[in-house]
Amino acid sequence: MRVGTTALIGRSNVGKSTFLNRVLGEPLAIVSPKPQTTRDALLGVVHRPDAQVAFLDTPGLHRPRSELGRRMNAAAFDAARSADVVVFMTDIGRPPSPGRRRASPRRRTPAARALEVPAEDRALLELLPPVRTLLLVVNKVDTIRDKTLLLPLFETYSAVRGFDAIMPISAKTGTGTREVLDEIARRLPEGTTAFDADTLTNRGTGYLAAEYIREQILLRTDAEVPHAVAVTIEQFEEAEEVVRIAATIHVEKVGQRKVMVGRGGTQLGEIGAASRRRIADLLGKRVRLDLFVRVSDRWKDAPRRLAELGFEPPETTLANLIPIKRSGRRGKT
Ligand SMILES: Nc1nc2c(ncn2[C@@H]2O[C@H](COP(=O)(O)OP(=O)(O)O)[C@@H](O)[C@H]2O)c(=O)[nH]1
Ligand SMILES: [Mg+2]
Repeated sequence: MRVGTTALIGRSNVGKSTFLNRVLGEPLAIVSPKPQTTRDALLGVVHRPDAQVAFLDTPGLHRPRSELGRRMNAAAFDAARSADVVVFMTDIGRPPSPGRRRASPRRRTPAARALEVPAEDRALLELLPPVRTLLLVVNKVDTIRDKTLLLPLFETYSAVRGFDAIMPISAKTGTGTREVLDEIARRLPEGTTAFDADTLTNRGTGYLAAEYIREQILLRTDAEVPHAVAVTIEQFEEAEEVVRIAATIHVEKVGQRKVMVGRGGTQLGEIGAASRRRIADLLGKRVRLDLFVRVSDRWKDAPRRLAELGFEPPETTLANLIPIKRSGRRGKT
């Protein structure tokens, strides 16, 4: 039996959380097109007959601009240092989005961009401390037709840092993800299982509920609003068939509250309805959800406010992970 930890690190938005959900076979982690969707490390345990892989999905690495940003980077590097395998994930350049930057003369073709190592990746690979096993996983290959472009890209990455393996995938379609899991399993130490067969993650249902609310906000609001948001759970009462949840959405400015609530409360209503469905699916119970929006000025820069809002110092070693079980209704994959 191969047993160990694998840290998923890389820039924001390259698809780390999508990959985790894919290998778990469950939409555990929140995913959105907005950068910095994942704020703290999330454990997801993959169980196979031959291996148990504890994945740590980490916040995207980036140049920190706030206390929250610094904590997010620290969480990712901590995870990498203590992991048996590090997956450095990147993507092959943004898929051309119609209407955006089309007129820009500096706009390159997707093919040309696919050949480049982004400056941020280069910087991060140089900052990354020595790790036991380092895999380069190049995601979103579904967005290029000409796969021969990948080979020179792999070579360019190899010149920046030595990788134990380089693998192309599409976390979205599933192409290559099985091979990555096999490669990881092969490289884990032999051992006895660290988790029960039904352990899915270390996060409690309250944490996940707050995250699923934040996910809907990220998916439904634009501009600066998503990054000004924190969600706290005020009430979480689980009965036999129904769970009653009251949550507060914290924003930084009055204007952001207006956007969040929407005309006649429609926006907030939609956020509530969609996150309620997602939480109900996780818990396998009916959910009654009440949402409130509060203006909490500059919460991102105040360490005490961060602690109050649930951003704890990174907990990324296996020793202090508290496993939670898969809920009964959800089948194993
Ligand atoms: N086309 C394409 N999009 C992807 C793929 N994987 C992830 N995405 C999208 O990329 C965005 C960021 O994904 P996410 O998993 O949140 O990235 P993270 O910040 O690295 O965790 C989301 O809109 C995903 O749907 C992929 O393989 N192909
Ligand atoms: Mg993520």
